[in-house]
Amino acid sequence: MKIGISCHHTYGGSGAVATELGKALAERGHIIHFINRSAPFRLGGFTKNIFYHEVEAMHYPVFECPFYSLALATKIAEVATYEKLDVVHAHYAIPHALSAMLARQMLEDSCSEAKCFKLATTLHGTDITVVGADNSMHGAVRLAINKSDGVTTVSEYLKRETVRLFSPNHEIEVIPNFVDTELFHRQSNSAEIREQLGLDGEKVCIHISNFRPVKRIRDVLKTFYTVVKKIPATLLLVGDGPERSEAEVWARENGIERHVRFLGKIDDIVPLLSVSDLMLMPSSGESFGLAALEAMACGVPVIVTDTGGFPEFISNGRHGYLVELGNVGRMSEKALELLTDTGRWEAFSRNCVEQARNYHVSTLVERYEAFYSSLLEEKR
Ligand code: GMT
Repeated sequence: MKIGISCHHTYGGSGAVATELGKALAERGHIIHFINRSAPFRLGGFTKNIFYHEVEAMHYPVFECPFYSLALATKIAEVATYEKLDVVHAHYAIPHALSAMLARQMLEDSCSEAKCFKLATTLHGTDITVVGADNSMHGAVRLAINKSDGVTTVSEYLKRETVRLFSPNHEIEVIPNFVDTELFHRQSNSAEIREQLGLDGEKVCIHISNFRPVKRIRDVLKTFYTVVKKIPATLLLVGDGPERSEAEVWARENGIERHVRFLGKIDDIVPLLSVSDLMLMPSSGESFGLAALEAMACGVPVIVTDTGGFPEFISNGRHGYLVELGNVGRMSEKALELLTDTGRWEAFSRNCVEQARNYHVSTLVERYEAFYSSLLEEKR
């Protein structure tokens, strides 16, 4: 198949999923065209069967800001025509699904319904729960969903939220997120990595996110505060975003700055996960929580909130702990329990690796292939 993919290129789960999916599809012989504002952060160098088209929005003094969504629609229409795309897969409703829908309208005159690309949309999370829930965007997101030929969500939770908020006019398929366990596994050179990071024998907690309010960085720090008061430990904070400065101030004001490493945006997180003992992800609502699955693949147990999509792939007392939102006391208690009980940690770590294999990219990429085929079937 010839598949166009449009996604957010910035650090974040939806861009990671879209890019890894494109790479996996390309490996299976499909021709993939990424149509984006910038190359997605996990794309890497040249890969067979993958092409990248950059969208440049016109800067014109009359416009207060460039109309990226329109430029994207125009580019999708152009690529779809020249490359004869079968499917355009939009990741995140806004603007990708909406722009792809517009691209199809642009092509209405030149291609018959039978020839035009099918629009597949994957909803990832805040496109529904935050952006879509906002009155200013609700109608646009609903249109994007209803005008797609097929819609998937990354969890049952997100499907329920989508149905609740939008009552879509067609079925939604759940295709959960995935991980490439050949890439995401615990590296054996942990001593070397620990040395590079200046770690001694202490326990290592990790949090990876885009530091937005939904991630509740303050809960990460508060949980870690109790941990480090009891046992030697370091907290690795990976990523960047609006809440980072405040988090740095909090760590200093509470005297734990020596134990907290703000590492910023890092592309290859496997070495960091390979020296980690515990991931903390106390989000207020995660449609899936890809970072937790990637941590599990590297044998890192997780402490997460019992909200959103987490309970769909994380079992309490098996892969880590599911704790009620905001209960930092319980999170610290469970973190200490796990970090100080080697036998339990090892069992959890093994369970995590095993569970991650159930979400292997090869299985889920087949689900996407079947999904595209079903859309293409419809037009025959
Ligand atoms: O919706 C977002 O916050 C953006 C998106 C992203 O690009 O990081 O994250 C969502 O998509 C990921 C991939 O499907 C999921 O793993 C995240 O749970 C989800 N984020 C939220 O629901 C907050």
